[in-house]
This record gives sequence, structure tokens and C-alpha cells, in this order.
Amino acid sequence: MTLDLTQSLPSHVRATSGRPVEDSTLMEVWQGLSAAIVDQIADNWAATTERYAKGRQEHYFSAEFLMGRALLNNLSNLGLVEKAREALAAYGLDLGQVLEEEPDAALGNGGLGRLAACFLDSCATLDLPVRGYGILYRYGLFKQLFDNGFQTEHPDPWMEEGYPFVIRREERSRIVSYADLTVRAVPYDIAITGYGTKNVGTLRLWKAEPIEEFDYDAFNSQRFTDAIVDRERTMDISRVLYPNDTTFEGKVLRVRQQYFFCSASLQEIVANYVRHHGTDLTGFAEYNAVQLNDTHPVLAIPELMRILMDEHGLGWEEAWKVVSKTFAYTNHTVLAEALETWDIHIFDRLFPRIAEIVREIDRRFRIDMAERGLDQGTIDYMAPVAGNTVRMAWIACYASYSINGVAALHTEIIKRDTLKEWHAIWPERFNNKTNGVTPRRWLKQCNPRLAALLDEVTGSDAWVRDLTELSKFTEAGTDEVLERLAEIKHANKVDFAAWVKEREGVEIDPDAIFDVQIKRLHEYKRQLLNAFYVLDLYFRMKDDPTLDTPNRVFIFGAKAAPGYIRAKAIIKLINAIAELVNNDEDINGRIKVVFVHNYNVSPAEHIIPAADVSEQISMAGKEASGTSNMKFMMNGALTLGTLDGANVEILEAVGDENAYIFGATDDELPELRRHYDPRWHYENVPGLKRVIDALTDGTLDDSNSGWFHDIRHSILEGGYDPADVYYVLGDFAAYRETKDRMAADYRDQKAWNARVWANISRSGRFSSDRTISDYAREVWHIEGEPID
Ligand code: GPV
Repeated sequence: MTLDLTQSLPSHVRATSGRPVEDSTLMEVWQGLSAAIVDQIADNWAATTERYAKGRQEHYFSAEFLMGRALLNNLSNLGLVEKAREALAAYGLDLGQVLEEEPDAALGNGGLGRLAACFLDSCATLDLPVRGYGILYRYGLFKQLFDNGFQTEHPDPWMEEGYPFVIRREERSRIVSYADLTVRAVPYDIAITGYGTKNVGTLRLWKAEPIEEFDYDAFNSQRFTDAIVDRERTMDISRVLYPNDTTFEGKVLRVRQQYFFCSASLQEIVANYVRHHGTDLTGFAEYNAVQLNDTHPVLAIPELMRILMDEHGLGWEEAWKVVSKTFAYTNHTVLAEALETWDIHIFDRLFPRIAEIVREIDRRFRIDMAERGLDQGTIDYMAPVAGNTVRMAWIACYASYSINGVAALHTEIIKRDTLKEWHAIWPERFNNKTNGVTPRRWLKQCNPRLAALLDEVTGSDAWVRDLTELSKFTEAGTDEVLERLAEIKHANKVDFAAWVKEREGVEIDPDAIFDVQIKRLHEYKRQLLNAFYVLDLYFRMKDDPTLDTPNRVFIFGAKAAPGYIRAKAIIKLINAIAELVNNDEDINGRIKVVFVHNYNVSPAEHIIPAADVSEQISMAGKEASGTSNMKFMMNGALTLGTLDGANVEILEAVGDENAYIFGATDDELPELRRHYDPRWHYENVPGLKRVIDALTDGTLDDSNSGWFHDIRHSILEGGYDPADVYYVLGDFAAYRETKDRMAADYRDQKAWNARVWANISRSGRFSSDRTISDYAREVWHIEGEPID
């Protein structure tokens, strides 16, 4: 049964708005069209759910799913884009305009949350019995505005106008108990369509609600306000996504959130096991595996112990046997500030039984390690509980049958450094799963011009389901294809320039090099290094108006965690540089700086297809993988980067001549840092003194916040931390040389486009389909189960 949108669109719009299409708002049209899509997939969704419930399943637990927009993704997967366009055209409506009505589901901070979303897309496309579990945050990641160049944060009530893609499943509610509060977890399901398959997967997001709408006793006994307060305390649990990326914040509400979705999800998974396989829970792990997306869901480990022992009568050993065959743990960072540790008194207060189980895990761990002959110092270091501190990553390592990093270099670093003690005991648990991104959203949908060319060059759209197909065409970069690539990039840049003009009020030249850094604002990612280059280039142009370099547009997009002042200072700095450079008549538009506000999934879909240069310049050893690097590569931007995270593997795929790599390596840094004197670089490296002095000599204005002074101080003097922790000055000369060379190379368009083709055609291994196939085969032990 295929959908006749010409017929069903108007009826769904009327059902939504109560008015004919002609009198409905664009938002109502978006809702009606979205409802028509949900209608269309309902039967296949039910069939897929039923099929998966019987066999072995993988459950992807994540506190974040950064889904972005759903409508175009679903239309594209179902092959309905043109039909939707026609159905709307009958009313004089433009599909593009309707699509822009959709809010982003920003239930994640950055790479970790977006990775989870790409993974669900691949699981659906590969017909894998995988379901995502998380939290239905009422407020997603804050909306970012700039006020005089300063970031301000605003709430994002993304569902408030109605969101047809989530389906409330009242009847599947679960009870989650805390010592001080009992709440109802109500599941809201999102259908995950795949490309070229009828299977429809599920993302299940839990919302916290009061057990009963009101506590009537409290009402009737003059405790009206208590009843309201209790209700609010419950609703608090799923109210807001914590806006920290790779940093830990030990808030009680956060641990409540973590337990909330872990407990509700496990209750359901266990109930499903009982329904299909009976009440002997010792076989649980034969049918279920749980992937822990970093440590945020690690409370699932003691919670499954509790359910198995307290609700199903297993003994400790029996339960532990099940648990240690169920969980697999992905580590996403080596940054110390991200390692989650909780004060055990919080557990005592919220869930004493879980606290008791954690202490027992710790007690048995210590005995186990002593029997293996470990010395007391090592045991204390590795133990799940130290004094009053619970270490979530250590629990994950002890209980999981699989531990993986997210890029080859990252996995080497956790084996060698971060988790070396665990690796020494259980080397067989460790494996690498280099990240990937979905080529559906990040190529086919966001870059239709390039997608059409790929169809043409390869003779089919098989690449959409298997991106490695492109590698058969590495030699297909004929003069004609290279010229077409150039035309496509140019057309994308023209579109993007219009988008920027409208959204940010800045005029940019589509013939300039579009040089892009989009990611969360963090010192280790070194947006500051990029900003210093821009300022230095500006000064060089002022000195020498004849300086021979192509026009440049430097594009930034980044949110700073609201409490991360240094990151906010760097945003203000980039905005101040934009103000200086964009309005200087001597420069006359030869350099433009654009800070795209409120960077998110849907802005990324506009930016990436228009990029020439992909900035991936983290200090080596710090970026676990990076994933925008892969999206840029697929869209024909060349990487300007350090040997960090997945950049290493991108370089391996394309070869030295097709990427711009610079800077100190992870191996070199310890020795370099031993003798490192940022002051020496400040005094001696061409350009640096002038740039750093500009922070405080009146060239740039920080509105008396003192923030630019603080940046200078952190780079030159340090304080609590050593000076220039992230080696910005140390890598500056190499960065400048490489970026200058890259700009000069851009002039030879034919050679440049050959590199563009090399990148696109070799991007196959960075499809999340490859990543997910590897997880399915090596960790989850599941296979595709097509419903027909
Ligand atoms: I831990 N990452 C993230 O976005 N948020 C987190 O809380 C943690 C890690 C990121 C890493 O920083 C990236 O290098 C990586 O590509 C991404 O996770 C996905 O693995």
C-alpha cells in the first residue's frame, strides 16, 4: 500500500488544524504532512516490533539522541519526496518552506548524541533488531542567541506546538521508585525508518509523570500546595537536558534522570523476556544485550542486579553471571573532567538498594582482584567505590563483556593509558569501533546535487545503502566529473550565502574559500587557534594590501556550556574579530567571519555541503573521534587537521596528498610539553605577539568583561592550570604554514577538485552502516531480520 499524498495530505491537515489547507498555517501543514507519514508506516512499524520482540535484541541506552528534523528524513527513506512536493504544489506551497517549519529535536549536546541518532538510522536500514532508549526532555539543548557578541541561552520547548512523530504509549507505562518519590515512566515512541527497507525501528523516550494525576488525599487534607509541589518534582525529572558536553556535573537531578530511564527500560526488557522466554532469567543474556553510550546509563548495571535478585529470585552469583554477559560499554572521551563520579550518599538517599548493590559490587571486586594477586594500591585505584565516591566508568569496565573506543587512536589511548589496568586483566574485552555517520542525512538529503551526480557516475543509487560502492569509482574523476563537482560546490555556496545573509545578516562571496569549524566550543578543540590565524591574516593584509591570497570566509558554529566561562569568552572573541574584520574598508570583503548562531543539526545540513575546508584542529590525543570530519569528507571538503581521533583514519583513506595535516602528534606531545615555554613562542613565532597583544591593547573590545585578558593570561601565564594547556602557541606556526599553503593550492581548481573527488569516493568506511555492521557482528551478535 503506497500513500497517495495528494489525497491524504489535505485530510491530515484538516484533522490537525480544523481548517482547509488553504486556510492552515505552514506549521499546520507541516504537522498534517508529518501525520500522513506516521499513518503510512504504522503497519510496517507494528510488524517490525513484533518480529524483533521474539528474538535476540540489542538495546541502545543513551541519555542523548540528537535527532534533528524528521520529516525530510522519512520522506526520503520512503521515496516520497517528489510526491510530497507535488501534493503541496497543488496548494501553491513549497516543500522546502514547509520543511523549514520543523523544530530540531535537539535532545543531545553534540557528537555523542548525534552518533546515537546516526546509529539508529543504520540499524533500521540494516534491518537490525535494535531499539534506542532515552529520555523525552521537554526542553532540549538551549537556543543560543548573541547579545553584543555574548552568548545568551534560551529555553527550547521543542514539542510545545505539537510533534506528530512521537506516539505516547500510555499502556506501556512503568513505575520507577526512589526512596522519596514514586513516579510513572510513560514511553513515547519515535519510528525510525530505514532506506530501501520496510523495517521500521523504534526510539523509546521516557517521560516522568505523577502516578496519579493528583494526590487527592493531599487535596482533601488542606495540603493542596504539597500536592502541586510533588507533582512538579516528578515532572522535573524529564524536564531538561543538561547542557554539558564532555564535562561531569554532579547534580542530584541528573542522577535521578539516569536512574529513571535505565530502570524503566530494563523493566520493560525483562518483562518482554518473561513474556517470550519464561520466568527462568538465567537465559536473559542469550536474548538481550545492552550497549551503554558512555557512562551516563551505567546505573543500569546495579538496577539489573536488583531486578534479577529482588524481583526474580536469582542469587548474587547467578545474577552477576547474567549481568556480565549483558552489558557492553563505549568510552567516548579521555578527558578527566568527563569521568562521572557520584557521592554514594546521593545513592543512599535516592535508592538505598542500588547503593547497597554498588557497595557489594565493590566488596566482591576487591576480593576478586586480591585473589588475582593485584597489589593494594592498584586495587584501590580500580575499585568501584573509593571512600564515598562511586566511579561509574570503573563499574562499567568491571561488569561489561565488551569495552570499545570510537576511533583507532582513541582505542589505543584507552588501552595504553585511561583504562590500562583493566586492559592488563581483560585484554579480550577491548575492541575498536571507529565512528561513522549516516550517508542518508549527511549526503543524500542535505546535498541533493552531489547525490544526483553520484547516482550518475556510479549508475545507480546503491551507494546510499552501501557507501563503499564509491570506492570502485576512485578513478572516475574525469575532467568532466571534476568540473561538475566544482559547479555543484559553487551552487551550494550560493545557496548557503543566501541563507547566511537572511539568518545572520552578513554578505559573503561564493567565490571565496569557505573554511568551516562547527562543533561544541571547548578549549581542547582549539577554536582559539583558528581565531588567532584569522586575526593574524587580517594584520598581514593590513600591512601588505597586495598580499596574494584568495578571498576567505571563516565560518564558525558552536555552543558553550552555560557555566564554561572561558568557552564563552572565546565566542565573544570570535564575534569581536568578525566585527573588526567584516567592517574594515581596507579589507574590503577579502576576509569575512561568520559566527552562525544556534548551531544545531539543521544548520549543519546547510553548512556542510557548502564547505571547502573542514577544520579538525584539536590537540592530538584529546578528540576521541570527531564525526563532523566524516560529514565534511563525504561532501567534498578537505580536512585541515591534526593527527587526532578519526582524522588519522581519514588521512589513511585519502593519502597525504589529499589532506592538510599539521601539528604535534600524540606521541610527541609529552616530550614537547616538558620543555614548553609559550612565552618563547609569543616572542619568536612570526605573528603571535601582535595577535595576543590585540586581546588587551584596545584592538578588540570585550565590553569590560575582562574575558580577553583572561584568555591572554591562560595562554601566557596559566594559574591553577599550566600555561596554554592545549598547546595553541606550540602548534601555531605549523597551522599557519599549512593553512596558507592550502589557500594557495585552492587557486589550482583542477588539482583541488581532484582532491575533492578523492575524499568523496573514499569516504565509504565512514558510513555508520560500517560501524553498526561491526557492532552487530562482533559485539551484539545479531543479524538483519527483514520483515518481508
Ligand atoms: I563523554 N562526546 C560528546 O559529544 N559528549 C560527551 O559527553 C562525550 C563525548 C564526543 C567526543 O568528544 C567526540 O570525539 C566523539 O566523536 C563523539 O563523542 C562520538 O563518539
